Amino acid sequence: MPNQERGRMSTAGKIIKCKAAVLWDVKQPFSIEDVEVAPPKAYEVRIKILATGICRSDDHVMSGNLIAKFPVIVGHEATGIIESVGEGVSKVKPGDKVIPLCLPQCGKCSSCIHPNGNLCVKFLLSRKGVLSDGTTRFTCKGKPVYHFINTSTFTEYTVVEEDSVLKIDADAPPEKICLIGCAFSTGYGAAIKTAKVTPGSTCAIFGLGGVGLSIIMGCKAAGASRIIGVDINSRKFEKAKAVGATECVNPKHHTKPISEVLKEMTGDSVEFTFEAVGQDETVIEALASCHMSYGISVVIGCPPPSKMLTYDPMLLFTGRTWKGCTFGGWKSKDDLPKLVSDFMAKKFDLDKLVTHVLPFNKIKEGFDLLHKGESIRTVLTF
Ligand code: CND
Ligand code: ZN
Ligand code: ZN
Repeated sequence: MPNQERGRMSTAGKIIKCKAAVLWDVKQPFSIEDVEVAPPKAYEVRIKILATGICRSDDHVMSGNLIAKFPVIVGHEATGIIESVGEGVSKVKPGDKVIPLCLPQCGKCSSCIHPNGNLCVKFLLSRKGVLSDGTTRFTCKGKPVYHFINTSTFTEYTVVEEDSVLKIDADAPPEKICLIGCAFSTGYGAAIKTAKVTPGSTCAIFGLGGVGLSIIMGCKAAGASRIIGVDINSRKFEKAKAVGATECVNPKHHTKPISEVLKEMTGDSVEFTFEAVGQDETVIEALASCHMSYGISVVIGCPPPSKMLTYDPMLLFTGRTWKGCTFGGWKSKDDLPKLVSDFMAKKFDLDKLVTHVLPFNKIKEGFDLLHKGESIRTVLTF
């Protein structure tokens, strides 16, 4: 029996003790802890994480902008290897390389059944921080530690449901393909699938992080001729241009609202706008920035909790379309295999999105880079 096979069998069915980055409470730093990861129950799989990206949504949990149950293990953009599987699991087996899916596809709920739906009911259930049976597989210092959006990847091992895992090619590079688990799919899908950007169109993208740059890649692939990046951090412009932005604007360098600036720059012809920041003001500015009659504006940034927006309904009355999407609008299990195979066939590359690769124990450094606005994506490796 090969060593690798024997190693897997030696842990199957047993509790695994490993390192994980635990958030004990809101606004507290990550604490690298020894945690216990229980074996997968029926229709669940246990995954050894190989690489995981740092997304702003993880930071939103830490800052309290995204509600989660504490203590929690966040992280949702990863590549891993199946270590063991629970009873009834048929689609993956130990040794398979996988991407955990923050957006599951149960195949049975109203969103999964409808051709245009993608927000599976299992995603909403995951807000409670537990798996389908109502319990968690993580324990630390004798206390349960909660799951985060069906993934929890800032740990050496995690447990997810079979509906929340996608098998990928064995030779896919873990520290790149993990971005298909969030940033790339979210942004690229917002442009291609949700907005349905058209050839020759003009697009504006608010927020040039990993998600915003992936939107730019989608706009470019769809044949947009002008792609305008908008960010208050001008250091993001070079990266945005490297993936396809034709020009960039810093709202801090203008006294007028950015919607006015964009109108002047384009002769009032921005067809598609995207909000990839997660702030009220930019959501409204992005809406106002698209053409009053035929413009389409897509909300992708994660809005602050329990906040209501005030906007002039005339913005919509004139004909604009206002949309939002999670995970780009893709049905995760149906649509991601094509993104994976296109990546493997080198139809797009993810190199420019990954600005930093750090060992897992430097997770705090990774978040510092995000806070300082220096990184696009930092990928942690194990
Ligand atoms: P990241 O923080 O890397 O990028 C956000 C960018 O916005 C940064 O470059 C900021 O400088 C910029 N910014 C901040 N304020 C402004 C402003 N007023 N005007 C213009 N630009 C500004 O974040 P990310 O790319 O990882 O994620 C972006 C958002 O998308 C964030 O809110 C995240 O939670 C959300 C998201 C949504 C989904 C989904 O499925 N809809 C999936 N993942 C992430
Ligand atoms: Zn479903
Ligand atoms: Zn994310």
